[in-house]
Amino acid sequence: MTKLAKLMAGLALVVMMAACSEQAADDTTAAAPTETAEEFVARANAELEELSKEIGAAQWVRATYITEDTAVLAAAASERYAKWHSGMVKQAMAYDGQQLDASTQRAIDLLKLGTSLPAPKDPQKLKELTQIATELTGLYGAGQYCRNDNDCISGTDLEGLMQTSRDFDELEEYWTGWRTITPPMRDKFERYVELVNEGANELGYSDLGEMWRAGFDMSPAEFQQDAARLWEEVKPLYDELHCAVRAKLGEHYGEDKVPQDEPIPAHLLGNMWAQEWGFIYDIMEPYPGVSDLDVDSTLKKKNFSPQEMVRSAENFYVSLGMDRLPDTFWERSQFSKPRDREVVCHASAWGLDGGNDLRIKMCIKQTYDELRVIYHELGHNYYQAAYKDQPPLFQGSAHSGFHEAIGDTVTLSMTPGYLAEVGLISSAEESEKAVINRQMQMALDKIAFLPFGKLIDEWRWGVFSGEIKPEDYNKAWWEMRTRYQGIAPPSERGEEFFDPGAKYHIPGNVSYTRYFLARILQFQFQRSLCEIAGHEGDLASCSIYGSKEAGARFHAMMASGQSEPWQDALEKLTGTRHMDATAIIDYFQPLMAYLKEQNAGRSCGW
Ligand code: X8Z
Ligand code: ZN
Repeated sequence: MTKLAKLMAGLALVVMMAACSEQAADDTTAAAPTETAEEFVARANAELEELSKEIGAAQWVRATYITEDTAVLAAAASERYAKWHSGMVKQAMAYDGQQLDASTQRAIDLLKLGTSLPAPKDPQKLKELTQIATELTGLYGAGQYCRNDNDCISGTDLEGLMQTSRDFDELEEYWTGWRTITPPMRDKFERYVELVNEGANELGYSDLGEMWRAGFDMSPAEFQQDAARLWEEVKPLYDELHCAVRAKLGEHYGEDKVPQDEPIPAHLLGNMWAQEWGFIYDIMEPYPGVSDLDVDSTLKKKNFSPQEMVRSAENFYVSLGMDRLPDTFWERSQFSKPRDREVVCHASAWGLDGGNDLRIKMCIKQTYDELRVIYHELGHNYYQAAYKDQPPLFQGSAHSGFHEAIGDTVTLSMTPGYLAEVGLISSAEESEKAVINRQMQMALDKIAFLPFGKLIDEWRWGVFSGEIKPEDYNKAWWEMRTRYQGIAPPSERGEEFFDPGAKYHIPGNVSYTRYFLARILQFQFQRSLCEIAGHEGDLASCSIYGSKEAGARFHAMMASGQSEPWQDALEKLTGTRHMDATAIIDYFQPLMAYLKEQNAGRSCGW
C-alpha cells in the first residue's frame, strides 16, 4: 500500500494530501500535459508528502479524541485529500497510452489506486462521503452497550467479557448488546456504498470491490481466483478444528445448546466476532496441565506496564538488527485507554511524516494476547521505517497482506525457547504433548481466523457490486458466516440490525482480505527466514530471535516498499512468486494428526 493508502486504510480512515490541485478536481477533461510524466510524478510525490502531514495529524486527533469538533477537522482534511486525489488522477490521464519507464508507470498506477475511499468529484457528494466515513468510525469508536442510563459497557470491556465468561446467557447478552451500536450505521453505510461506488466508477472501476481487488499486481478477476485457491487449500485444516471445537463446546454447554450437526453458536467462541478462538483454550486444551505457557501470569506477577510490553516487542526487532524506535514514538503513542474521553481502541500503527513519526494507538491490557498484538503493530512500524526513503508513492507494502504479515511472522518466533530466554515463562522444555497443546493454542487463533478473514470482503464485494442489496445486508452476512465459518447467531438477526457494522473494519472502511493473505504469508515468510537463520528441525520450533541474517533479508524486502510488484518482493525472500499455503499446512501437521484421531467417529460439518 502507498503511504497514503496505509494511512487511510491502516488508520481506519482515509485520505491524505495536498491542497495544491483543488481546481483540477472540477475539470471534466484531461488537459494537455504541461509537464513530462516524470515531472508530474515528482510533483505528486512532493504534494503528497506535504498534504499527508496535515491529514495524518487530523486523523490522529480524531482517533484519539472523538468529539464533534474532531469530526469536523478530520472530515475537512479527508475532503481536501479526496479533492487533491481526484484532481491528480484526472491529470494523470494525460499520460495514458504513453510509453513510460516502469517506475513512472507504476507510480501513476499507484496514484490512481491511492485511496480506499474514492469520492465522487461532485463537491457536495465528496463532502457528504467524507462526513459519513468519519461518522461511521466515530459510531464504532464511541460505541457501548447500555442496560440503562447508568449502566453502560464499552466495546473494549465487552470484548474482554466475551473472552472470559463461560455463561451461555451472559455471553449472549454481551454479544447482542454490542450489536446495539449498529442500527444507526445502516442508512449511512448504504449511502456510503452509493458514493464510493460513484467515486470508483469515475476512476474507471465497476465498483469499489473491483478497485480494491485491483491493488494486487494482477487483474481483479485473477486475484479473486487466487484468494479462492488459497482458501480451498487451507479449508481442510479449518474443518478438522471446527469439528473438534464443536464437540468440546457440546460437552461444556450441553448438546441441546450446541447441537452436533449444526453451526456453532457464534457467542461461544471466546471472541466478540468469533474470528479468533484462542480464549476458549481452557475448553480445548488437549493435555491439561502438561505445558506451562502462561505468559499472562508472568505479565501480572511482574506487573508489566504497557510501555514495558511494547519494549519487549521492540527488543525483538532490535535483535534482528533493526533500529530502536525513536523517542517521539514513546512520547506520542497512545498505549492506554484514556479515562476522560472517547477514543478508537482498535489497535493501529501510524507512520506519520513520511515514516519519521511512528506511533501506535492501542488500549493495552496486561495479557499475552495483547502482547502479540503489540508485536503485530510494531511490524507495521518497522515496515514504515524500512520504506521511508522511498518516494511517497512507493511508501507502502508490497501488497496489503505483506503489511499485516510482518509482525505476525515475528509472533511465530515467540516459541517457548524465546519466551524463556526473555523471562516471560520459566522453562523452555517441550514434550510431545506440550507441542500439541501449543499448536492447539495457535490454531485456535491462526486457523480459526481463515474463513473469517476471507468472508469479510466477500460480503463487501457483493455489497459493492450490487449483488447483495441493502434489504439483504444482514441475511447475506449470516449466510456467509454460516457457509464459511459454520457458525450461527444466537438469535434471529433480521434486517433491523446491521451486524457487519459491529466489526471495526466495516465502518472503518478497511479492506480485510489483507488479513487472510497475511495468515498464509506469515508461515511462508517464516519458513524462509528460518532457513536463512540456519534453523534445524521443524518449523514450529524455530525462532529467528537474534538472527541478524534473517533480519537483514526481512528488512531488505520491507525497504523496497511498493516500488516493485509484490511477486518480486516475495521472490527475493522466499524464491517463489506465488503465495503458498504449504508452509501453514506443514506447520500444523502434528496438530492435524491429533485432531483427525479425536474426530474419528464424529460426524463433522454443518
Ligand atoms: O485489525 C487488526 C490489527 C490492526 S491492523 C489489530 N487485525 C485484524 C482484526 O483485529 O480484525 C489483526 C488480526 C485481524
Ligand atoms: Zn495490522
